[in-house]
Parts: sequence; structure tokens; C-alpha cells
Amino acid sequence: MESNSPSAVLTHFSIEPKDYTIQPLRQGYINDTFTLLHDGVPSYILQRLNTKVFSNIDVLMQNIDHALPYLNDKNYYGISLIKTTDDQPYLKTNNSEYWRMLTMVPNSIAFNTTQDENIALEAGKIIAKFHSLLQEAPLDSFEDTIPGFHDLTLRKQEFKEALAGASSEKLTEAQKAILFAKSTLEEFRFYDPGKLPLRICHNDTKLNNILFDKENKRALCLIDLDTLMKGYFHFDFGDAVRTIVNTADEDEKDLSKITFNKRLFEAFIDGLSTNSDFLTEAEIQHLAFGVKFMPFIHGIRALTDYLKGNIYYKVTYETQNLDRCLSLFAFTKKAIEQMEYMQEAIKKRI
Ligand code: GN1
Ligand code: MG
Repeated sequence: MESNSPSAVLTHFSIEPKDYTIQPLRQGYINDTFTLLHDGVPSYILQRLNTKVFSNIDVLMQNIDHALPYLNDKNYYGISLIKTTDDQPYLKTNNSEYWRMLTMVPNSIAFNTTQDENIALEAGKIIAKFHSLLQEAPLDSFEDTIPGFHDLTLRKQEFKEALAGASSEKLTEAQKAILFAKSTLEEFRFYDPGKLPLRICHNDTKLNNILFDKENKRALCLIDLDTLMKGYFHFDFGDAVRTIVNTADEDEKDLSKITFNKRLFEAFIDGLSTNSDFLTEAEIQHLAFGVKFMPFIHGIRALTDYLKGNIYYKVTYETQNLDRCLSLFAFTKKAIEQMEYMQEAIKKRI
């Protein structure tokens, strides 16, 4: 069956019937996202959800619906879901597509990378704010949308299967990455976060999932709540750090551009410390680990997908997943080298 066009879907949502212009947003590896503009002003976000990646959209949307009322505060811009004309939080079409519509955050901007300490500081503040607001939400009303999302044992298993099924060309092309993956898996084999408290995590806190005010550059809120589910705080910490202190893009091919910028790291921690009272001593001890863990887990997932023929992430060219993996692994190496520095810097600030 043919897929629905955003303009057809639009009429099923409770918004003022105006003449909207629909612009596809090309970012993101999973969903299809469109901006609705009226008279040139962005008014709504419309998204077709990826049903291959998210097998239980009802649960995913329920998680978001539960969380949104908590995520609203004088220092946190509240986003709302636009109900369908049948008063549902999302639309399921006859051909089983899932669409949702969200309010737009006015005058906001997102950054893929930054060199600006103030942006790093603001990112730290808003991530801690997000977690402190969600402290009030009952943990057990959130279900896992992607079970084992950041589970290293599962990712290792998937990697092994991908290795067993890959062509010899791909194995040769990815040889360096495979060796690094194997040795790092070995290094992380005693990783056991079991005693840390589970929290409602965002699980995808890369810098471009944070919206900032265009003028004063204050962080407003986090977007893309698809992976909102239980997790450990160091997941959200590490994912933010990997995209802030590394000032290169996630698929940067020139690995000499991958950085670990200490100025940005310290600014991020300073921001975090403004709202971090909820963190336990054990979680604080684990923060630095998150910085090597998150890029590694993303890297091994990208490598696995490359070996499997790009079936998970949307890619724009054949070797994009391998490029992402190499750049993520290059950052993992930097993070491993900076463990002592990070522990010290964190201790001074939190
Ligand atoms: C995917 O599509 P996007 O950019 O929101 C992925 C994240 C990765 C991210 C970038 C559900 O998110 O885990 O951090 O790509 N989301 C899922 O690598 O797999
Ligand atoms: Mg995402």
C-alpha cells in the first residue's frame, strides 16, 4: 500500500485549518519529520514514526503522554501533543502508519555541534532539569519501548551475529573497527550497573535533541522523547558529553577532527551541577564511565548495522554507518584516555 502524504494526514489533527506549508526535516536516523509553517512561521511538528524500529508505538506514545505534564516549569519549556480529531494522542492510519503532531517551540534552534561554553553549560542545566522534573513521575508507569536499548550484552550478541553473517568484503573493509570493538568489549566485560538506581531517562540526549532560545541561547527543553524509558543516569550524561566535547559531526570522516574539549566538558558539568541534587554518590562515580560507554555502544550498533547491510538506520550512502562507527570509536578512545581527568573534574564540580 502507498504511504500517506503529510498533507493528507494533517487533516486528522485538531488544528486550525489554515494553509500550511510542509517542509521535510532531513535530520534523524529513524522517523520522518516535517515542519508545518503558516505564513512562513513554523507552527507544528508532524512525524511519521518508524514502525520497524519501534514495534510498540502504543507504549511509546503512552510514555510520552505520561511524561509531558511533568516536563513543564519556569525553566523548562513544555511541549504538548496535538490530539487527533478523535481525541487520540496520535493517529493510526488504515495502512498502519503512525503519525503524531507536536507543538513547535517558538524561536528555538538546535545545534549538531558547538564550540560555545555557554551552550555546553546550558545543555548541562537542562538535562539535569529534565531528570529532576521526572523525579516526580512514577517510574513504573513507563515501559521499555526498545528493550535492552543500551544493554551491552545484547549489543555484543547482535554484533557477533552480524560478524557471522557478513561478507568477506565488508569484514575486510571494517577490520579496524571490528578489532577495536572486540578489544573494548573485553575491556568493558566487568561492567555492571546493577546497583545504580533506575531513572526515567531520555536515552538519546545528543546535543541536537536540545532546543535553545535563538536569541539568548538559553536551553529550553529536550525533544525526541521516543526512547524515554527506564535507564541509568550515565546514559544521558554520556550521550550528551559525546556530542558536546567532540566538536566534529557524528559521521566525520577525518578522524583528526575528533576532539575531547575540556573547556566544554567543564562547562557542561557546571551546568549539570545546578540541578544535580538527586544524584547518588554511586551515580556520580559512574558519570565518567558513561562518556566512554555511550559512544562505544552507538559505535558498535552502527558497525553491526553496516555489517548487516544498513537495515536499521537511514543512511544517505553505503558506508555511512561505518563512518559513524569509526568516528564514534575515535571518540571512545579519547574518552578512555581522559578517564582520570574526568573523574577529577567531576569531583571538583558536583
Ligand atoms: C538515532 O534518529 P535519531 O537521530 O533520533 C538512534 C539514537 C542515536 C542517534 C544518533 C531509536 O536517533 O540512539 O543516538 O540515531 N535512535 C534509535 O546516532 O535507535
Ligand atoms: Mg532519537
